[in-house]
Amino acid sequence: MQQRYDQIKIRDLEVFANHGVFPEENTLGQKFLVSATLYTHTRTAGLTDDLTASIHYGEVSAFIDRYLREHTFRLLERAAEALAEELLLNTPRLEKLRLEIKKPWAPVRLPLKTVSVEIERGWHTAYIALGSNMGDRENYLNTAVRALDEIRGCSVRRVSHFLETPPYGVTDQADFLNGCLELKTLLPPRELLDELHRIEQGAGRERILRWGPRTLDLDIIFYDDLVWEEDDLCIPHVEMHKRKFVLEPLSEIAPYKRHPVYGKTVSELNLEL
Ligand code: A4P
Ligand code: MG
Repeated sequence: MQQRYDQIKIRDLEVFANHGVFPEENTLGQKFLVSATLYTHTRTAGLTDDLTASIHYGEVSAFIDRYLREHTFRLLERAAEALAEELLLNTPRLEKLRLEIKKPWAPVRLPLKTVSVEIERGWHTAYIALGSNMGDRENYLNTAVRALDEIRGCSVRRVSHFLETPPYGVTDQADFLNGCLELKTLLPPRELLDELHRIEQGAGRERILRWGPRTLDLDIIFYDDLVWEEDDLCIPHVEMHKRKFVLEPLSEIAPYKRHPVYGKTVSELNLEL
């Protein structure tokens, strides 16, 4: 069973700001109403009565007010996206956020109570497999770990040891150095994949032969408990349960992580192989 989050709610915080598609809106300004549900764990604060163990809703309200007044966006979508990201990056213990921005005076020349945009954003946990069998393999892997950690909204939590493995699939090539890492990320799966491809390209990766030699290969193994199947992106990685070079390092950092389709833990899958 997954532990459920507790919620701290801010409802209809009034902010006078300048967001809108019309130039008049950007100069005259208007009223916005912001509601936020902050998903966190309040148990410790609930037992100790200690504010530092929770999220200070006064500080979050002040942050929202300041951020929306100091920036100008055309779209409510953009205002909500940018504000949600800032809140998640800057608020310790905030795991997930539901944010609604209402515009009661939207200039549509029709009577309406409010228009609004509501989004839900949060931190996710992804496991990434790293591999290299050309050039300075260790340097390629270490550079990839650093590059992932430097992406805005990504932070590398754990890195396995790197281990030397014989080539799988196309066996007529040099040995690999393989590892796995745990990533905390705000990026949705496809944006994460784009970042992996960018880092692979930065390492001079050329796609000549499937399963062929490479300076750097980065694969998404798990993304939370997501099951996703499209032509160019499958999560969990379709071959991971057959690969010692993935399961061995992964069982070092996530032995009890359960495969969302096969229902077995990483360490069970590793032992069975
Ligand atoms: N793709 C789909 N799902 C994913 C995912 N979960 N994560 C797509 C990452 N990419 C995913 O990959 C082809 C396409 O798969 C990507 O463009 C992406 O859209 P690629 O990296 O261009 O080509 P590839 O790596 O040659 O093919 P593939 O099937 O990804 O190979 P693998 O699975 O990466 O295997 N032996 C050892 N010992 N160690 C290794 O690391 N690696 C491989 C390559 C073969 N043998 C090995 C090792
Ligand atoms: Mg690959």
